[in-house]
Amino acid sequence: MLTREQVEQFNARGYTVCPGFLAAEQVDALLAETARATQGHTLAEHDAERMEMEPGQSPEGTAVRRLYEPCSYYGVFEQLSQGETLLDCIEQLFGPNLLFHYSKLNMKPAELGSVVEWHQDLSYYPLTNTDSLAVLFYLDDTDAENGALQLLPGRHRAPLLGHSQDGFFQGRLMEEVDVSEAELATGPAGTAVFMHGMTPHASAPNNSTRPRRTLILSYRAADALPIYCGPMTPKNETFVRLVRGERASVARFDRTVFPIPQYKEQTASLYELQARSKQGLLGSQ
Ligand SMILES: O=C(O)CCC(=O)C(=O)O
Repeated sequence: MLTREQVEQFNARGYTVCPGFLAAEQVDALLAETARATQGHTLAEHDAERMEMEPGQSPEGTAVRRLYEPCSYYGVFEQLSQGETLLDCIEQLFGPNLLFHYSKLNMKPAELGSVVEWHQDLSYYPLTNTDSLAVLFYLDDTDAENGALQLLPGRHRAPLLGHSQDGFFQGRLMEEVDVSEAELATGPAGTAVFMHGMTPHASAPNNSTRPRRTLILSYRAADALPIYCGPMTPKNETFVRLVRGERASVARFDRTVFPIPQYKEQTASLYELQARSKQGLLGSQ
């Protein structure tokens, strides 16, 4: 369970950090399965349905950028996503009826790991209400050097910040924000960060000699239903499942308006979208 202080922190600041959430044996089991899942894949030849590779390496390079949907494809991850301990914590934040939304494992390999630009998760997939979160599990000791998560506290109740330009979704903050207020979520392997879906966050490239593998599981209240924004909406809903309580019989709304992401093109992931945006490829021309 989360402590009362952690629940208050999440509600007031939009995130809370829980060191020691996973035992060392759990972390080892997740890393062993990750090694099995990624073994033998190279930039030139890999299963693009299951993973994305770091672009800045030779064709024979084996550095994986992201493993897609581990909690739907691999048993040990699936068990974690349905575990009572974790769901009890999320119930403390969003009540008894909960959907699993998606998962991913950001590998941020040593010396290659990509930047994640500032963004708010709900900019990608608007829901009828904002009771949505990500739990980020650090699978390595994580600090400023290997690209720990940075967060802007206390912004999750405010209107969504701008993520579009020329009418097209850029997948990153396009509005000026004072990132000097950012806080760094550091912690040893096994730390969990509970982060609200409206909390702006980012992480630096990994220029260190240590990996920063982070498993990310997203959940939401069962009455937070997707707002249809085009073909990305069903794609984003592919792995949704009820993990606790009952399905909703009504959709609950907590905002009168919410920005809709107009995708210029389909992209494989946040990394690709943000990189194309930085290159100026997602404008009106
Ligand atoms: O890996 C990170 O540092 C942040 C990940 C993230 O924000 C995302 O994948 O949406």
